[in-house]
Amino acid sequence: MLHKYSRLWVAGIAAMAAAGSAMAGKYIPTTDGAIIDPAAEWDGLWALVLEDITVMGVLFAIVLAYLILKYRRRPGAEGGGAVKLTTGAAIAWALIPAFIFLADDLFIAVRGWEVWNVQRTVPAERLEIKLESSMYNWEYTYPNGVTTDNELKVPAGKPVLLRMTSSDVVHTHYMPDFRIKEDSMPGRVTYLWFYPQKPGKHLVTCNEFCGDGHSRMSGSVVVLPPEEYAAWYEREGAKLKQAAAPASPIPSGEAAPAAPPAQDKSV
Ligand SMILES: [Cu+2]
Repeated sequence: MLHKYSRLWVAGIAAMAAAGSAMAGKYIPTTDGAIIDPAAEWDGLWALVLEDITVMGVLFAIVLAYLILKYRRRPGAEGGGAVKLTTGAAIAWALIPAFIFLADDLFIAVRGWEVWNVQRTVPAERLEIKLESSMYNWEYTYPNGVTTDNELKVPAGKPVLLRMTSSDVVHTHYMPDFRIKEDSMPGRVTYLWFYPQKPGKHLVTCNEFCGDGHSRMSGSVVVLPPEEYAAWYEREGAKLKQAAAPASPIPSGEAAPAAPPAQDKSV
């Protein structure tokens, strides 16, 4: 029996795949170098899912209401009876709604896959910051060596990549406003990126139960205007350099100690 309809199944699945990918193709992000914000993409996908289930729900409710009315109990026909359907009609009633649902699911899945790829593909032009998480602290290290605890400062208008690890247990760096979270774990480097575009302050919180202080493990992302960020970055970098400088610098006029002779590398 099944083999008789196998061609129908194959045709249905092919049509569903074609419809799903053709519809999803419309949403493929442009690759003209513009940075795509994954947060906006996720919001778009969420809106699409809501629209989608609304249309589907209304459509099926209409069919259901029609059938309920049409086959309601009437005087003289109290017992009811099975409606006679031809084999073709019975199959069509089973398969057409199933294909509509599956094509729609496939469309949403393809769209989700596209957004996922946007989220995992980091723009080349970015700011890289290291993150080491520990119970119950987030420590960020900037390219010039400056570190901050529980406050991630970033400039507006530039994608930020976090390279993350953990010194103890698994934590999850969750930034709800940027629609992103990713685990940080000991012995492994994971990453996430986000695209802060406007100055402002946003929550960072741990999203993996990591111990009894888990609920206190929160901080913030502070997005600064680019000039303000640059000034902070320079100032903190200079402070760090100063702190690292030797306590008693060589007075001017006095010869610096001679460098040790270069080693003979030929042996
Ligand atoms: Cu944690």
